[in-house]
Amino acid sequence: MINVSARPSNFTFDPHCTALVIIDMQRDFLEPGGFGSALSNDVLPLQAIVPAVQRLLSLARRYSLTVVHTRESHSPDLSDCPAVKLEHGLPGLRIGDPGPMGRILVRGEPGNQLIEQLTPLHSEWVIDKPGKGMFFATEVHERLIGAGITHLIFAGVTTEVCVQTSMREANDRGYRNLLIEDATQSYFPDFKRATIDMITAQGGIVGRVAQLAELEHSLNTRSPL
Ligand code: TIU
Repeated sequence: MINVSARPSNFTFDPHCTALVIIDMQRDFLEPGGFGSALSNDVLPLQAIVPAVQRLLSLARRYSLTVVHTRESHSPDLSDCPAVKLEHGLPGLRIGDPGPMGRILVRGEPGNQLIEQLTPLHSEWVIDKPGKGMFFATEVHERLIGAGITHLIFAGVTTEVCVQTSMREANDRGYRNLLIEDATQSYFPDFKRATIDMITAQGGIVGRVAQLAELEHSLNTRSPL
């Protein structure tokens, strides 16, 4: 077992029963011209976490954790996109509209690809999700159960939207969650801070939070319980 120093209390996990979940590190959110900038956000601050997520991914690969990459995406006919989501954003810059990286947030388009620095290995899972949460309208819960996964380590974007929603969904399904603070980012620094505060308040209401260095230290020294 691995014991990580975390807030509000330590996170203990067996690497065989743990998955790293990297939420939506796709061009749509990190590069200009995608869904993130269509929603009037400055996307460049999100790129600051790429080196940390790369380190985290390398760590997970070294210790043979299951790795799950998610992408927020919709089918080309948009049949999995509810009207309320289609109406979101400025006209001409909505889901399915053409942009510099292809149709915005549509599966298979260049903008929908995970960023090159985080290219998945063939053995890793890539989950396309039409919602903010990773469990809505996907088969990831059944796959995680099948793989014997009980603990999830989260990273990715954005902290208060898809990451937090996925952590809440995971908590309701009985997973034990850890968020890596320096491997997640928001377009709004205050929202990231508030989300970390929400997660760690009330005894860790939907999980725990640690720095990447704390996870690295625990895995590299394999500190005993
Ligand atoms: N807008 C925003 O902050 N996020 C999203 O729309 N999706 C994700 O968080 N992936």
